[in-house]
Amino acid sequence: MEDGSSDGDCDRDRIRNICILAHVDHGKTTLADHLIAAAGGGVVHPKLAGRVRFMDYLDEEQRRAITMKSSSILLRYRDHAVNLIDSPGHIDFCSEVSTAARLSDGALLLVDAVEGVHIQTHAVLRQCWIERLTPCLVLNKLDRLITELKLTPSEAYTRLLRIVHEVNGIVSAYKSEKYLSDVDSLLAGTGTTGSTGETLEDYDDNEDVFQPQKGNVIFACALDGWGFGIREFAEIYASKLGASVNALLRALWGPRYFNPKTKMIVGKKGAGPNKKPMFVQFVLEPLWQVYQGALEGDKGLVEKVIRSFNLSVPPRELQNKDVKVVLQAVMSRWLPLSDAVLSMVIRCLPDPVAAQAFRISRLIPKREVVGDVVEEGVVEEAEKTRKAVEGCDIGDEVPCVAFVSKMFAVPVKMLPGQRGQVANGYGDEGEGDSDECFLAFARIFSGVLYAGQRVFVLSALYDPLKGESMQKHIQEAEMKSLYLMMGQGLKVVTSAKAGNLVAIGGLGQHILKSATLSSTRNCWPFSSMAFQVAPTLRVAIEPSDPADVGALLKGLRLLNRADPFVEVTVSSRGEHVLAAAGEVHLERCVKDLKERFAKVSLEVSPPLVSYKETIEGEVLNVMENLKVLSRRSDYVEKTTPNGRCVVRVQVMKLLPSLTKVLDESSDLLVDIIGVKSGQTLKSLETQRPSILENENPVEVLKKRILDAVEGDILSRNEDDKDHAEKCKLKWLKILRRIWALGPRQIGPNLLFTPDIKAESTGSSVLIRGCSHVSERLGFVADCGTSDSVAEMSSTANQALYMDAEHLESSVISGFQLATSAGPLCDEPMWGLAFVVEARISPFSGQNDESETPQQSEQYGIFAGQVIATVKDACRAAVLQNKPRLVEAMYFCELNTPTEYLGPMYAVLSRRRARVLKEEMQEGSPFFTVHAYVPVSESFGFADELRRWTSGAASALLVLSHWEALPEDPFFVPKTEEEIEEFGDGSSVLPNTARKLIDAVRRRKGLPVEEKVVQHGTKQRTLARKV
Ligand SMILES: Nc1nc2c(ncn2[C@@H]2O[C@H](COP(=O)(O)OP(=O)(O)OP(=O)(O)O)[C@@H](O)[C@H]2O)c(=O)[nH]1
Ligand SMILES: [Mg+2]
Repeated sequence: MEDGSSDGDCDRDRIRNICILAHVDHGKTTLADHLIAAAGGGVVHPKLAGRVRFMDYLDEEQRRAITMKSSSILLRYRDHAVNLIDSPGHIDFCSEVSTAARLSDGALLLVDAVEGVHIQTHAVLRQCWIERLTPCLVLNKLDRLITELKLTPSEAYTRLLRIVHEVNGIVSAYKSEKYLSDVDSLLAGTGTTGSTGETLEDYDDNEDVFQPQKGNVIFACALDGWGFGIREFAEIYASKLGASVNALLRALWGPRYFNPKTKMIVGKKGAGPNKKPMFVQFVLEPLWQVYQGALEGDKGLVEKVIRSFNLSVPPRELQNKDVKVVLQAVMSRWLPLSDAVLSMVIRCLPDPVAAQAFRISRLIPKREVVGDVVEEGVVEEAEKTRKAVEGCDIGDEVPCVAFVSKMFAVPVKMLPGQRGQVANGYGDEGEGDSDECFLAFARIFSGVLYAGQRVFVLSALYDPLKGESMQKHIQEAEMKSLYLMMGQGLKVVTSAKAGNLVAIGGLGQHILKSATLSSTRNCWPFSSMAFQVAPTLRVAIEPSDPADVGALLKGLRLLNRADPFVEVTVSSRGEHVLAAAGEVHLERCVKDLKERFAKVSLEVSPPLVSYKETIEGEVLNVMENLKVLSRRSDYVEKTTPNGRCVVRVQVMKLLPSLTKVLDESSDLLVDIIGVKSGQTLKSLETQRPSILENENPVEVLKKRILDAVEGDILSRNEDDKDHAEKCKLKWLKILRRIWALGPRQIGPNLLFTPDIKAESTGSSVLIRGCSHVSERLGFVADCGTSDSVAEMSSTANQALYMDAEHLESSVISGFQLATSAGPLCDEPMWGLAFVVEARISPFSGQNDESETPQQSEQYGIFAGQVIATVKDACRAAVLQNKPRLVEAMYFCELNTPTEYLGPMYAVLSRRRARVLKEEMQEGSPFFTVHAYVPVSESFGFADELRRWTSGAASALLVLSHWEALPEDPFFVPKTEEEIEEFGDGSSVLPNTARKLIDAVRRRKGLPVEEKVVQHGTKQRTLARKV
C-alpha cells in the first residue's frame, strides 16, 4: 500500500486477525517470535527466534521479561496476511487483553503443559467468549514434561488429556451460562432481540470446542521451536500403517489402540491388557526417544530420525557440542512450530467476513427503535451501516467504520516518513513541544480508509437518534496518516480496507481511550469493551520541586491518554491521584511519567487504600426493627441547635446478599436513579460485565434484589414454608419504604422512610419522606405525597407540614453525607440500613430574639441544621452499634514447588492471608494455593514471595470482595477474663483494625488518640509477679 496499492491488501478471505492469549509466562511472546521468524522479512533471525522476544520492545518489558502492552504485527504466510497481536498475561495489564480481543477474530489460547490451567487462563477465555472470538488451543512447554518432570509418555498423555478436558470445561460453562440466560429471557418474553435465535442454534450442541481430531489443538515447545497437531503425525503414519489420514486423525487422540497383528484400530475392549493409546505409542514415544537420545548424545539415533524424515539439517549444527542445540536443530526441522500454528490459524480461524457476521451481535447489538424517530432516514442509514459491518463490505459507496480500541504513544522520532511533515502533523496535538505522538490502534470493519480522510469520531454514548443533544459525543476529525504495524515498526500506507488492522495518526486530540470511527454520523457506536478489573491501586503524586507542577500536569495528561487503563483524578484534598491496576502497572506508569511524559523527578505517596465502615451484628430481623422508633430504646437522638427538630436514628445491618447486589449493580442504579456523576462506576465489581445487552435495567435489578431476599428467607426457614411466605410478604412491604440509597445516591446503604404510625405526637410534625427509590425500582406504583399537606393538616400547622415537606431533601442530604464518611475514619459506610425519624415543632421564638423564622428560613440555616443533625445522628448511631472496619480483599492464586511451601506460608501469614484451598497438582511437584489477602497487606507481596522462595513461587492477585474485620477497634478489656488476659487496658496494644483506622486518620489529618510515653524511665511491667 506504500505505493497506493498494497501490503495488507489481500483478498478478505486471505486475512486472519488473531491474538495470543494466556496466563502470564506461558510463552506467548516466545511463540510470536517463531511465527515472525517464519514469516520472513528479516525482523527476527530464525536462530534467535524464541529468545529475542521481539514483541516485547519496551525496555521495561525486556528488563522484567513480561509483556505489558498488546501490539500487533503483520505476517505473511502462504498468500495469507495474518495480523498477530501479542497480549500480556499479567493481571495488571488485563485491559490490554480486552483491547486485543476486540480487534481480533480468532485467538490462540496457550496453556503451559506443566502449570496447567490458571486463573488468567479462565479470564482470557472469558474475554474471548464475550468478544465472540474463535479459539484454538496450544499446549506449550511440552519439553518440560520430558526434561523437568521426567514423565513417561503415558503419564504425559494423561496430563495433556486433563488439560484439554479442563479447558473445554471452562468454555462449556460459559456456553451454558449464555444458553441459560438466553432461555431465561425468552421465557420472560424480553428476548435478547436479534441475536437470540442465532445463539440458541449455535450453542445447542454439546460438543467440546477443543479437539485434537478437529485440528484446533497443537502440542508445542515454543522455546525450541517445534510443535505439531495430530494431523502432522497422521500424515506421517498414513502410508506406514496403511490407513487413511482421516481414519488416523480420528484414532490418534482418545482411547484408540493399534493392534499390530490385525493392523486394525480398535477401541478399549479390543486392546490387550498393556496397550497404550495410539497417541502415546505413535506420537509421544517417538518424541521422548528423540529427546532422550539427543540429550544423551546418541548420534546414531539422531541420524536415524534425520534419515527417516528426510530432514536437511546443516552438518555444522549437528556437530555442535551443546546437545541442546543439536536437539533444537533436529526438532525444529522435523516439526516446525510456525507451520503447525500458522496452518492451523488459516484452517480453523475465520476470515474477517465470516467473523464479522458472527461477531456483529456483540460489536453493535441490535437496536430496538421504539417511539418517534426524530428524522427520517437516520435509522435506515444506521442499519445500512450495521449491515456493512456485518458483511465486512468494501466498495466505494460503503460507509467506512472502524473501531479504535486504544491509543498508544510513540516517540516522534520513531515515526517513519518525512519527519518534517510528521512533526507539523502533530503540532496541533495540543502538546506542541512534546516528543510523543499518539496513534490509534484500530481495526477497519467496513469500507476503505484513506490517509487524509475526514471521519466522525463517536463515543460509546453517542446515539444518532438523539440529534442535537449528542453533540458532545461526536466530533469530526482528519486521519492524518495510516500505518501498518510491524511490532515497534510502522509502515506508511495511503489506504487500508475493511478487515485490516492499522495505526491511525492525527486523532490524538479527539480520542481519549477508545472510540468508533465512521464516515457517516448516522451510525450506532460499537458496544464498550469489557474489562476484567477496575484500577484500584491509588497513589498521590507530586513533583519533588513544586515549580515542576506544570510539567507533572502535562505528563499526567499524556499518560492518561497513552495508557488505556490508568485513571488520573484530583482528590477532594487537591492531590493528583493516579489509579493503576496493580503494583507492576503502577511502577511502569511512574517510570513512564518520570522518563517520557513529565521528565521531572516525582514523589509518590504510599498506596491510598480504601476502606469502608459498617457495624457488627447478626443481620437482625429487619422487620421487627422497622417499627416506630420511640417504642424502642436503641436509637440515637439529636436535636438541632435551634431546638426545632428532633432527629431519632436507628441503624441496622443489611442482609449481606442485598449489600452485594447493591454493590454490584451500581451501573444499573446509575441508569435507574439517573445520577449524573462521572465517577460512579468504580465499584469493586464492574468486572463482571453483563453480556445481556438489551435488558430493562429495572427488571434486572428488581429480580436481583428479590432473589437476594428470597435466598436469605429460604436459608433461614428451610422447613417452615408458611413462615417463609410470611417473611416474604413482610419484606415486600419493607422494600416499599426505600427513601434513598447512599452515598452518592447509589451506594450499598439504605434509608427507610419512618413508620407512619409515629406520626401523631403532640404538636410536632414528622418528616415523612417518600419512597422515591422503591418507586424507581418498581416496588411501589407511586409514592403518593399528594395527600400529605392537604388532608392531614389543620390550617394551623399547615405551614409546619409544608416545612416538613421542604426538609425532606435535608434529611436525605444528611444521610448521604453520613454514609459517605463514617465515624471511624471518614470512609464510606457499607451495608447499613437507617431509619430516620425527624420531627419538627413550630418555631417557639424564644431561642434568639433577633432572628425571625423567616430570616432563618431565608438563609436556609434551619435546613442546614437539619442536614448536620441527621448526619451526626447517623454517625453516632453507627458508633454506638459496634462499628467495624471493612477492607477490600484480593483473591490470590499461588503456585509453588513443594519445597517452598514453608516460606510461602510464612509470607502469607505475615500478610494476614486466609488460605481457602491447597491442592497438589497431579503429576507435578507444584502446589496450588488459593487465599484471600487484604489489599492493605498486598503491597510488595509478590516481591517478598519471590525473595523468600528464590523466585520459585508465583502469585496473581484479583480483587475479590469487601470483608469486615471482626475486631472491635475500640476494644478495652471489660469482663474479668478479658482483664485477666489483657490487663486493665493500659498495656493493650492497638489491634489491627485500630492501627488501620489510625493510619487513615493520620493521612487525612483527623485527630488520632495517641498514648505518648512521657516518662520513659519510669515505665515498668505492670503485671509484675513478686
Ligand atoms: N521450557 C520451556 N520454556 C519456555 C517455552 N516457551 C517459553 N518458555 C519460557 O517461558 C518464559 C516466558 O515466556 P514468554 O514468552 O515471555 O511468556 P509470555 O506468555 O509472553 O509472558 P507474558 O507476556 O509476560 O504474559 C521465558 O523464560 C521462556 O523462555 C517452552 O516451550 N519450554
Ligand atoms: Mg509476553
